[in-house]
Amino acid sequence: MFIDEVEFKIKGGDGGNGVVSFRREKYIDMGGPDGGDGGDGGDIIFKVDEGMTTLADFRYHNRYEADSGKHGKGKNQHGRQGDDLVLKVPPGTIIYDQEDDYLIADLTDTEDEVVAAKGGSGGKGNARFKKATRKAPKFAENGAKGEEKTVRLELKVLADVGLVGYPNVGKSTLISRVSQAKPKIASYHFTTLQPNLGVVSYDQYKSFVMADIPGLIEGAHTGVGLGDEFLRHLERTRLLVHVLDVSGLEGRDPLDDFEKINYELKQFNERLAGLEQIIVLNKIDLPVARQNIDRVKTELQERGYSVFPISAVSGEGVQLLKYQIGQKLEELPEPEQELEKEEVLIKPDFTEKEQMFIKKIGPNLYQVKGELVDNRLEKTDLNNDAAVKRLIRVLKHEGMYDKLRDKGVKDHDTVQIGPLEFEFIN
Ligand SMILES: Nc1nc2c(ncn2[C@@H]2O[C@H](COP(=O)(O)OP(=O)(O)OP(=O)(O)O)[C@@H](O)[C@H]2O)c(=O)[nH]1
Ligand SMILES: [Mg+2]
Repeated sequence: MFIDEVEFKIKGGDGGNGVVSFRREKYIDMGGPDGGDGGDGGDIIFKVDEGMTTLADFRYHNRYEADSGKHGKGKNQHGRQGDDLVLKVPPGTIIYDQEDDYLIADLTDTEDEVVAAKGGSGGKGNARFKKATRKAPKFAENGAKGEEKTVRLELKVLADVGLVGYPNVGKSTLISRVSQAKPKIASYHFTTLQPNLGVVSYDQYKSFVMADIPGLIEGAHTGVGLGDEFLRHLERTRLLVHVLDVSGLEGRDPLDDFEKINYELKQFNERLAGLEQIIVLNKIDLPVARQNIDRVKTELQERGYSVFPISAVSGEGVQLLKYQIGQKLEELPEPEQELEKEEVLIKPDFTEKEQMFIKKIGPNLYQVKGELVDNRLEKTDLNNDAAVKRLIRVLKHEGMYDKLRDKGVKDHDTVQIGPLEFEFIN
């Protein structure tokens, strides 16, 4: 079970201003006040949409504002009200006020809706302020500002399909192609550090939820790479999409990858290993892929798998794949609905450019720096030994030791990574 979580600002529309105006007619110098009122600003409303299954649509907006009311005009013309902004959310969405930390609404039923930020009321025009003793009011009210707050939305999501495969084979690229998900994509290993969810529409009104998790490598079940703990999030899925880089560009054979990942799945647990798999041969746009496609496809088909050669980058084959996954899911039994004890929080991955470099800052003293390193550090609980060990492991896998050696580091030299220090032993 995943917890999809998003946070953003909302603001009701501002009320329009009332206006100061006086009637002007032929032969009448100054008529009575006729300034109209401003219109009310629109509200921000959250409303349940049964067709939605994740909060992915909200991931990449950080602010929503409803329409403002129009200002009043002369001749007692009132400004138009601002339209409400209705934000659709899946059933089961819980909305919190993030700053004041209270529950705004728990939208479970199909008809549920809530006004989460009210629009400001329109200001009164000067016509409203006329009295026996004040025939010509020269003032009007301004509209009130719309209510503004930061909200946090939470939703528990069950994924139907899980993407598995080596790092860098194109899992995140694939999910970004078939859904609104915008995970970080880069040409190094372990780009994905936390799961991404995407809703994939495959037929007019049909969709499924896909989960992209960090890559696995040989030995993942003993903790190599990022380990295999992420697999636990796929335990409730009904189907695995096993992604292979058929170009073999990184010097591994796709069939070898296939065996190794399946071995890791088995070590994790039999249930996961027993899930049906659809095989994706990715990166067929690369000319070197040609030497492998037929061989790998035939071999896997002979073993009874459905195999889909695609290019997640060019989009070739992706449409058919989507459709076939959808079809397969329709055949498979519905998931069990019991609640998971362990849940994982989904937040967008970073998308900035990253790198790693080594700086020699003294005799026998080196610093590992760069955006990639900062990013990894930020996500590591430095008070937790296991987390620190994992950080070192990940950085090592990303070439930290090679870079250190290139810079001339020797055994027993000191290496600093942010606030961490360790003794280099080759
Ligand atoms: N030529 C080509 N490159 C691809 C294709 N799909 C992905 N890539 C590239 O492969 C690299 C890795 O892609 P990702 O989607 O980040 O791979 P991943 O499997 O999610 O990797 P991890 O998150 O590290 O496990 C990126 O540079 C992508 O642009 C493809 O179909 N063709
Ligand atoms: Mg990825």
